[in-house]
Amino acid sequence: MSFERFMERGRSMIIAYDHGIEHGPTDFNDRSADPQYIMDIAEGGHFNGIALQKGIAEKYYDGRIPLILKLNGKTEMVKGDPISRQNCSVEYALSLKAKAVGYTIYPGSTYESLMLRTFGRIQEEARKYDLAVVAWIYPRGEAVKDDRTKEVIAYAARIGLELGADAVKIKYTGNPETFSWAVRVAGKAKVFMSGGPKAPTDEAFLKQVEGVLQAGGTGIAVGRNVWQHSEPLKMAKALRSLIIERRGLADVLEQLK
Ligand code: FBP
Repeated sequence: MSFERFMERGRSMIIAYDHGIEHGPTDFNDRSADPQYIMDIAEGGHFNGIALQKGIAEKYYDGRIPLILKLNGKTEMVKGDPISRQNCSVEYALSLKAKAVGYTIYPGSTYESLMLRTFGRIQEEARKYDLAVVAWIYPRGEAVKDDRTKEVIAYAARIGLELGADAVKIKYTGNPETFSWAVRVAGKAKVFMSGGPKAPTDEAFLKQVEGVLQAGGTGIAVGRNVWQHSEPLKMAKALRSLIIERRGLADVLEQLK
């Protein structure tokens, strides 16, 4: 199966850097504004994949890490129920040497049907080229009162399975007990935690990752908690120890000191 390229010993850690469109440069400092800085972290930190928009991939991607090319994106400037429309084709992703395509769906938005329809089409196109399909699934919009409950996150995970995603990137519910239901209903779709804003401490972030793994999740697909870190390679090493090498959290925290 095409997603195997992103897996290592049954787990995976992916670095995301599409924030320049989703949030704008407000997420960056002088170092992280440079896409080359993130490419070097991805390689030096031995990530299993990197998620980029096409403009960054065209100018900076050098093939060192398997690429997930995002096919849609939106800015934060427009308020109201979100819609993220396709801005890149599956064929173009292939020409940029992507090994997977990524697509964000906002279930609960008034516009969800448009995103579901487009996802259906790109999923079928991706299959023709043996490209894996990763779904960012973030329940959002007027109808979604709380986007982190057990049921809402599990719903997000299941939508990915139903639509034919190889992997789903979802928010963490906050504890392994509730997150394990999302993993359960995702079936054979791999479940990745989306990181969120940088956690106050390394321990707080690694505890979330530990919870995802305890729940049976495959790993993480995160950005800010890595490249906003003062020492990203140190954080990457800790993540590798926890996720891929399956070392205990106490051990990993000791190593981080
Ligand atoms: P983080 O780990 O930095 O949260 O990145 C994960 C991600 O899904 C990015 O790929 C994306 O740019 C961002 O979060 C979108 O975040 P949101 O829509 O929740 O503000």
